[in-house]
Order: sequence, then C-alpha cells, then structure tokens
Amino acid sequence: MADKRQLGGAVTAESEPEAKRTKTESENRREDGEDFDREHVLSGFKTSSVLSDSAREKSIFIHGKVADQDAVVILEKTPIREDALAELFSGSTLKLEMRNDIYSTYRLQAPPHLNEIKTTVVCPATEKHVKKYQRKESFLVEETEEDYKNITLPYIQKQSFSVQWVYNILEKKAEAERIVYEDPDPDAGFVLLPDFKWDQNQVDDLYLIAIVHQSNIKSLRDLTSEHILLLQNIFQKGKEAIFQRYNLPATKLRVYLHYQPSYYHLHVHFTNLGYKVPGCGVERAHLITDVIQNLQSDPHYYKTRTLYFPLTADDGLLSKFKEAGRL
Ligand code: M7G
Repeated sequence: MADKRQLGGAVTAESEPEAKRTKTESENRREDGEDFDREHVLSGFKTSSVLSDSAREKSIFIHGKVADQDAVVILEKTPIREDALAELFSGSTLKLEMRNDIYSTYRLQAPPHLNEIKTTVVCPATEKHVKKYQRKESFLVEETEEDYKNITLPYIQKQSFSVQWVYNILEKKAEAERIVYEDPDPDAGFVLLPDFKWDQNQVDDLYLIAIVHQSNIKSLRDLTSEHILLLQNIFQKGKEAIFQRYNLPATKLRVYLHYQPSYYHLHVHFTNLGYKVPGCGVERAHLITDVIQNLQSDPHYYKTRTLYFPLTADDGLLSKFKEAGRL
C-alpha cells in the first residue's frame, strides 16, 4: 500500500539522498543525546487544564505555563510505520495481559525511538489559541456579501491571529530548511512546505501548505478571476513538487482552501486523500479545482456568493453575527 510507506522509502531516486540525510541527522542527534536534554522547554511545564483530548486520535491539547508564560502544548502519538515493524517485534518486550483459547492480549513496550510523541508548543499562547484548541459546540453560519462587509471584515481586521509566522517563512527567517518548493514570482509565486501538523515520518498523513507571496489576499473572499493564474500555478507546481519529493500522485491529494481560515494570508492545504484530517469537511474546505472553475464562470463568485462555515460557541465572530441578528 503506497500510503503506508515510510517517507524515506517513498521518495523518488532524485530526492532519496535528502531523505537519507534527514534520517541520519536525527539518528546522530539521538546518539549525542541532544534530543534527550532534560532541561528542555517543557521540563518546567505546569498544566492548568486539558483543553481537549481524544482516545481515538491519541492526542491531548493542554493549556499551561512555561516560565510564567501561557502555553498550549499538543501531544499526539504518531502512526505505526510499516518499515519499523521488524524492529518493533524484535526489539520490544511483551507483557501478557490475558490468554483465552486462540486469543491473547499483551502490553508491548517498544524501544523509545519507536515510541515517540509528536509535540507542538505554542508559547506565548494568546487567549485565541487557547480557545482554538478547546473542545466546543459548533454552529453553521450563513454569510452574505453584505454580512462579510458589515460583520466579518471589520471583525477580522481587529481580531485575527498574527501572521508573523507566515512572513518569517516567506522571508526565510524560519523553517527555511523545510521548504519543499518555492516559486519566487511576486504575483504567481508561493512557498510550499510541511504544515506543522505533519511530523513528516510517513506519507499516510502528508500535510503541506502553500503560502502565497502576495500579501494582500486575506482569504477565499478576496479571490477574483485575477487570481486564477495564481491558483493554477499553486495547484500545478504544488502537485509536481509533492510527486517529486514524496512520490504521491495528484490523484492521492486533497487540495483545498479553508473558509474561514485561522490565518488571513492566502494559503492552500495539500493533504493525503486517505487521511481524514480535521477541517477537510464540506462545511469548511473548498477544493482548489472548484474555486478555479467558479472564478472562471463568474469573476466575482467569491465576492458575491453567500458562504457557509462553522463557528464555535466561543468564537467572537459568532457573537458579532448574533448581535447583528443573523443567527
Ligand atoms: P488555516 O486554514 O488558516 O487554519 O490553516 P487552521 O489552523 O484552523 O486549519 C493554517 C495552517 O497553517 C494550518 O494547517 C496550521 O497547522 C498551519 N500552521 C500554523 N502555524 C502557526 C504554522 C507554522 O508556524 N508553521 C507551519 N509550517 N505551519 C503552520
């Protein structure tokens, strides 16, 4: 199964040396102990509350403090990789829990490097980050052209998340070594890199984002027929770059934009079709192919259409829709 392959095994001949280098570097780090530094950023982490958790997703979102600063920490167990199975079976200890006829269950204790937890830290975290990761009820909102002008736009101009991390990527001040592909053209160009939700260990949960160089496009709502070339360029070159690097063909990709996004600087999500990632549902994800076609048939499609999207109970934008009597 193509999707089960470990990243190193899935790359093309051209990109294989890079994948090997990545693996060797991480092994070296393990050998010299750098990865296991006990004085790490989370060693003094104090938990305030669990924002949400999921036994099924094997993840937990925690709010707490790192040296008096608010922080959100996300812990996620990573998928079991097919290429690690041999080592997992030979190098682990097994504790029998129960045996009955042909059935037996065990607790398997794997070697530490096969039992890692992907960890994301947001610090200092704003109140908006804390809310973003809290489990909460959602409501579907109907946003007309007028609603966007009168309610949403003024709200996002005041409230939206800082996009400094986006500028850092575009200016190569952060994550420069993670860039998979760049088209530097100021109008049609973009940077393609792994989303920070993806640990890059296996293609099953592949997740990249393409961030456009143009800085004046907030979201889907700003797109007109003028942006068709930009979108086609992202779609075409993004697909090619992903095939080159990860050997995943376009037929295995879900390429889409979020409305509403969390960050109002235009970006496109590239995820593995076989991976049911949160936010890929019809209420929030708009396939780039549909977006292009809609703009081809009506240059102002996204300026004028009524758009629907979910907002959570504690979202300030939901309160604005309520205050305006639109909910
Ligand atoms: P979105 O549609 O604005 O919001 O997507 P969402 O987070 O609700 O999906 C922004 C995307 O950028 C998300 O998939 C994030 O995981 C990703 N992302 C956010 N930050 C702060 C970073 C970052 O610093 N680096 C990278 N590589 N990805 C990020």
